[in-house]
Amino acid sequence: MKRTTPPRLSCPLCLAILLISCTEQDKNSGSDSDPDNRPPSQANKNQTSSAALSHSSNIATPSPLLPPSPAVKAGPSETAPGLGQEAFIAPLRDAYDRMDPLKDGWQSEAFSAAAKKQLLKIQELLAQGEPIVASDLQDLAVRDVLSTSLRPDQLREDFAGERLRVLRASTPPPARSEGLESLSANLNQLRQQGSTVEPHLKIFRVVPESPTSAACEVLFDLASQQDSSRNQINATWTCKWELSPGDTPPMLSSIEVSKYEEIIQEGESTPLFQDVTSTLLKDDAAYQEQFLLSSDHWRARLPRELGLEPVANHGLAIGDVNGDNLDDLYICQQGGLPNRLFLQQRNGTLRDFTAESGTGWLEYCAAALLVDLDNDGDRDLIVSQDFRVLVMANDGKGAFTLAFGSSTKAQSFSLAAADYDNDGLVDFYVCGYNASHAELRGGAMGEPMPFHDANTVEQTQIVEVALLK
Ligand SMILES: [Ca+2]
Ligand SMILES: [Ca+2]
Ligand SMILES: [Ca+2]
Repeated sequence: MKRTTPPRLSCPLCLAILLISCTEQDKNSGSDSDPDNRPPSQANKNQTSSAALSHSSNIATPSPLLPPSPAVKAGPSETAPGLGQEAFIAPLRDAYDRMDPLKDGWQSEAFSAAAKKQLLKIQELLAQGEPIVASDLQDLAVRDVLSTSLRPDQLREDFAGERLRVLRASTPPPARSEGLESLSANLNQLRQQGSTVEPHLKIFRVVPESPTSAACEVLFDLASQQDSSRNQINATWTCKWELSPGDTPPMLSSIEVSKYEEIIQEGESTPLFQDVTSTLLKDDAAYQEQFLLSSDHWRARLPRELGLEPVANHGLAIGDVNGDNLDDLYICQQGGLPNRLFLQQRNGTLRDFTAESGTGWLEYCAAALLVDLDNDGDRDLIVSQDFRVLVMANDGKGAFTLAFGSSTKAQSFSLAAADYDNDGLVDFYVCGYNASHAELRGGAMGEPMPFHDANTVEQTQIVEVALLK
């Protein structure tokens, strides 16, 4: 695909476009001559000193953590009969090889996957109706596991409103106690008699320690509901694990709470937020005939070439486009379905204003922003439209005309806007996804690759900066 020259501005919108590219080529640029920048799998092949192997390769992790790539077990040919080549093209092979973090050298990621499996067992135990007993934990934790109270006694009230109270831990974590009995008792503190509970656990940091131990930080939340109250616990746990080689899962050796917050809604059990979409849009034709129908419905009816995506990751924007001080709603839709602009009415319902606005394109659009780019008091519209970015000027009444359009090196996706350089003019930032054909490297398909240990990834490279005035 040939990159076209951006048309000149047809109205005095002043803006800056920062286009990023996340291609593998960018990530790897400059790293070939620097062994320290290679993923561990490559570095380890070429370096044998203990120092070179020390940073993450000594973690003993169970194997296999993930099923082997199907391609590993392929027969004489990886491709279907009749095709000229019997092996996957290099980019597909590359993608397969990156599916298993151990194979790719990211052992901390493999540990994280194994620890997550163990934590999910705790999640299931907390969600069950019965109290947790020590024998429930014998496959999860070592016998002399250390644990703190997971629901601290000393809580200070940080907020009290009409519907909510927020309590937070005010003292250091309580003393640790030893054994599976203590751990089960501490976990049972999180349960409430007569409540339905919904726990979630998520690892957000992994800390390799030694060949036989590793730690992780875990976000924990638990929502519980009774007839007349709701309660949510938000906490951070530090978990330490004993590691063994082979298929043995990591075993919890200590667990302690480092942050703790409890949000209490007393007197009523109704949620603070409720889905009112159908109330606001029930009489709207687009809502009934397009929004309520699934991607599968449209995939069976619209040509793929229109840009219909099964994952349907499309954005929306909110802002007052017609100056009545009521926020309006712009919705990006799949390729083949028109974007929609809805004006908020005084009673809160939404009226379809797409035709009048001139923004009901059928192309694939991933994201939109409503921001005032030219400081004339009305919200202008920026849209990520596949391999283009469109800037639409508002006439103040919600009708838009193209002020600026540019092709992009990658499929344009998420957008953000702010005055980046403090000149009083709002600038915007475009995130790229799949590279355009012109940017593909040796047939690379431009799909995102699984990438592990984000803290070691080189800083995303800004490949183009254009300031247009
Ligand atoms: Ca409005
Ligand atoms: Ca404007
Ligand atoms: Ca600016």
